[in-house]
Amino acid sequence: MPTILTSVRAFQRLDSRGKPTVQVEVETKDGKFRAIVPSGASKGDYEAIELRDGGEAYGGAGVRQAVQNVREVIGPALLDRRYDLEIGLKEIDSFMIALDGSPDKSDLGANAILGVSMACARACAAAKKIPLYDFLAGELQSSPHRYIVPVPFFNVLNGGVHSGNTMTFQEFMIAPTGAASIAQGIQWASEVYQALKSIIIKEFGKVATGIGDEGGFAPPITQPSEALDLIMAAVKAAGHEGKIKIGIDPASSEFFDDGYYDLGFKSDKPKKLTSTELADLYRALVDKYPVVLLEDPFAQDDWESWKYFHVVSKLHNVELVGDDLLATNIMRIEKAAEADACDSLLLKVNQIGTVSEALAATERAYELGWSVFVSHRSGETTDDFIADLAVGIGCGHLKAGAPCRGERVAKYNRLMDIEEELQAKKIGSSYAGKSFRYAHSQAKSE
Ligand code: 2PG
Ligand code: MG
Repeated sequence: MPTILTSVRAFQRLDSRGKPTVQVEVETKDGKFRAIVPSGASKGDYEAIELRDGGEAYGGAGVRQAVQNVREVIGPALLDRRYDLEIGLKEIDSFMIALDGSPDKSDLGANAILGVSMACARACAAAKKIPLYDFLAGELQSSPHRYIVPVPFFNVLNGGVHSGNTMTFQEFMIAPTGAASIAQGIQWASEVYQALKSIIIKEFGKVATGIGDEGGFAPPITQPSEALDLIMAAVKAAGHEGKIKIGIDPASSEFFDDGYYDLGFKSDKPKKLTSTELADLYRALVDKYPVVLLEDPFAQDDWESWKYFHVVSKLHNVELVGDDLLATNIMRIEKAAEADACDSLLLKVNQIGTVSEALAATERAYELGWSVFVSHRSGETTDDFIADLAVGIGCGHLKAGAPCRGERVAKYNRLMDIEEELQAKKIGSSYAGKSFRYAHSQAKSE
């Protein structure tokens, strides 16, 4: 007997910024399966479109139309098609893409379509009686040969459009690559986070311990070197020197204007840098601090700078990740591959709008010899889907914010659950650790 959808429901709920988002609940004979959609603040121009209602309610950010599209269009159409969930998700996602018909999902809304796609992925896993991460691994043609638990990159200092301080760069992340397990990595990160809080109190007073959208602190600092010095001091105070690496996401599309990068965009004093000057700044940071990953160092259409800097990043062995540049979109990935602009895909399911397309983007990145870095959004929910996604695709690393705030720790807690589940079942798994970048290709070639 096939497993079919018996109901598809949708609701308007809130995300971690208190803004409306779409929650979907699908039902099969196995039970009810729910998903809640995240939303970005530093959104790229090439992302699929999330529908917002406009008007007065919620300052125009309501998602009633997207909810209605699930209830009245997508849901009834899917129930009609009677897809067998044991066969998988691809047919369902392709059907929704065709039903929408637009190139960027602006007709039904990427937020409507993605909610259904994620909830259906959970229903598919249940139909096959396997965990979600196993199901997602099975949907990927090049699924790894063993389970890899990713290295979490914790965004402990928030800047850019995610905080109210004058820090230009958006994210400063710590990555416990020297840990032996994710449980140990999370413990170390939490210890560094608490040490960082004490240092911030000492330097700036208790008033400076407020946090940004992703749970990291947002003290009154402006220079990237100030942020990195605080982090290095915290790593040392927590006793984890040498075992923790750094990732930076400047989210530079946010401060690129008219050919210049304005490092003063959050203050009233402009500080305009050419792309060459900005590249020099990155080079100095990479030389001085243990930086292993740099995301969106240049704006989404500043191809020449990306191309130039990719040569530099390779020499320094720094992973160069495309977020706004690629928008989890295969067409952008092809363009970047042709230009040799980067070597890593930031994977955000809501940038493209279905789980299957996110998996296809992953597949393409792997074929190109790139790495894949799974990511949350700054507007998140307690949905922990991306934890299973990162294990399923075996990509070796993910970012889900600081070890603080419910919607961030939901992902880290789920990863510890998965690690323990695999241990309990005596299934071989390994924490990606120092090989986080190429964990997938290593596991594949074993
Ligand atoms: C990013 C993300 C997530 P946002 O730029 O990588 O950290 O931010 O969701 O606001 O786009
Ligand atoms: Mg980014």
